[in-house]
Amino acid sequence: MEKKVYSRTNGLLPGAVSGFCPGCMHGTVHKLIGEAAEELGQLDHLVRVEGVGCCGLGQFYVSHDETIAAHGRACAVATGIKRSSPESLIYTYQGDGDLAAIGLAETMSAANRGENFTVIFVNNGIYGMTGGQMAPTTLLGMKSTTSPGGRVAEEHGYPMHMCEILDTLTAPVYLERTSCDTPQHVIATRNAIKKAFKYQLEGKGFSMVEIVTSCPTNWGMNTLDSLDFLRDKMFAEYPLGLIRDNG
Ligand SMILES: Cc1ncc(C[n+]2csc(CCOP(=O)(O)OP(=O)(O)O)c2C)c(N)n1
Repeated sequence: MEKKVYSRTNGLLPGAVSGFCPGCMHGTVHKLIGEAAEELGQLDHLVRVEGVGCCGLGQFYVSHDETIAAHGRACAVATGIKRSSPESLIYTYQGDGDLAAIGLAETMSAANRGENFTVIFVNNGIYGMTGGQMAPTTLLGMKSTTSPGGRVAEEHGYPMHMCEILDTLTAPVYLERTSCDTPQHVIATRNAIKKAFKYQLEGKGFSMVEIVTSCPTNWGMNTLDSLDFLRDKMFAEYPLGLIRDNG
């Protein structure tokens, strides 16, 4: 007898084909969000607030309710939606430019208030959609279109560690950093998203899953080299693992 072992999540539109670049991990993360919400039986309540950038392209692939916030303002918009519609399962989906640069104040304030929603933070170390400008998370020495000689601490400051920064606040309930470069890390990411959603359903407050990913197009690398860079350089600056679990 045939046994079904896998099916596409209903959290994605049927037949939608991802337009993300080869080697980009946004598509995988979208799938995992759908799977986590589906496993919790919450797809009907799932609402996405997406940032501006490649992170905003998910609007073409997800089957649940969603809105796009002005650049950086996703946590403010999510606050309004969650407070007015507490039965919804809300997540923001943001890149590092969106969350850690233009949206830093909104991120910090929502986390500090312990707003009861989930942040999915895709950290690829660069502004993706606009062509590879330096982000707060760009590594020292890393070339970008606005730091063509490589990021220099004296001129551009140091890489910002958003999980650790939010860990200085009292309110956040759950902070974890994961990736999607191996099957094990993909499973860890799905489990982290599911845990964050579960805590939200239990009313426990603010959570963030930071997913450290590659951007071969704007890193100027092929997909295999970008995986080496991710593991050797990005994970060294942004160690994967649990930062806080107060659930
Ligand atoms: C107020 C405002 N400023 C600037 C822009 C231009 N802009 C669009 S996407 C983007 C960068 C997005 O980078 P990131 O948040 O890292 O997301 P990614 O594309 O890497 O997913 C910028 C600066 C904008 N849309 N709105």
